[in-house]
Amino acid sequence: MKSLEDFLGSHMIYTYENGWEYEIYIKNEDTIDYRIHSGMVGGRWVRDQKVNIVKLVDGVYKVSWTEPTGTDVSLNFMPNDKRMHGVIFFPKWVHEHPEITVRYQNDFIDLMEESREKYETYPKYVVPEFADITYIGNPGTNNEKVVSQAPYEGMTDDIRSGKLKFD
Ligand code: FER
Repeated sequence: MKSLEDFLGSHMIYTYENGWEYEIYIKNEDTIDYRIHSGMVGGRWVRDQKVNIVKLVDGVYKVSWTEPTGTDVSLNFMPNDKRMHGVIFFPKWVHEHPEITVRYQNDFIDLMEESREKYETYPKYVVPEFADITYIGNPGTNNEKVVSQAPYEGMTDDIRSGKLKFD
């Protein structure tokens, strides 16, 4: 991987050093879909999140966005080294009531926006972690099949083994 074009359409699974397992699909130049397989908000999944994506240098990419929950995320991917580094900035309320965010967010945008007003934002809970990338595929851009069902136990193994396909 070298150019920004090379990165678009990538589908990756990675495990943070704190054990949290995440999956991201770089849908196009300003959109991602993702599933969270384990950790504080394991079970959460989201489609069509608008993000900023840039190439920092050849083969190194940064993806940044703010969620309807108020959570801010900035991720640096180094796919050629199978490594990434992410920083997640959780509002206080997501740390205290993670279960509210654990769902298919697209059907609950109002609940996220109500919760971020109802509960406390500060102090934020900051999680900076490196991760090992355990899967990289490229099912092409704007592929609606990649993230089209809820995460389940064993799903990431099914993706890595080729049991789950997206074409
Ligand atoms: C990630 C870290 C955090 C990620 C998504 C999030 C897709 C989102 C967190 C949240 O909304 O609570 O690596 O990748």
